[in-house]
Amino acid sequence: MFNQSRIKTLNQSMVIALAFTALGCAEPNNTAAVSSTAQIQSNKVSGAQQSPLLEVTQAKVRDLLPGRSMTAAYFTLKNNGTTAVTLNGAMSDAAKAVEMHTVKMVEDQMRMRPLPEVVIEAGQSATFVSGSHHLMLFGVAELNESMTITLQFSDGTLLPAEFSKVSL
Ligand SMILES: [Cu+2]
Repeated sequence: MFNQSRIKTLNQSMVIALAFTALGCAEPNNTAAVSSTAQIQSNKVSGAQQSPLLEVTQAKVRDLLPGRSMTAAYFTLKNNGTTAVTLNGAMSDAAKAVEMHTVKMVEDQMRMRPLPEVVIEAGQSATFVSGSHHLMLFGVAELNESMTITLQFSDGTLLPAEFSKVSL
């Protein structure tokens, strides 16, 4: 939610350095956004389904480099359902903010760009890997052997997944 609204305010030619600046400005709002979505999450998960229609595999989070609080996470998401789903965000209690990014070649340089959403057709998979789509985690204090990242979909579905720490 707040991801998308922030993305709209960013210029198309934004480079990643600007993304960090924007994030710093937005931090007080992040806390509110996280706690309200967390509440939706508990309702959803306890009430209805842990949607087996959506399957997360290869879920990995890069270990923090010394002195850094930012890292990246990767996964494969399979849509076993009969209709398309739209992944439009992610969040984690262990990070101040999680953004979906992709990497594009701009004038012979690899640049990270915000990725507002990914549509996964029925029976298809979306792959988040190094050098392409990825999750960017900001404000991570420390990483245990694994962390929970909750994937958010446009229909309100929340899908918590366990990401294992790897050193890449
Ligand atoms: Cu990134």
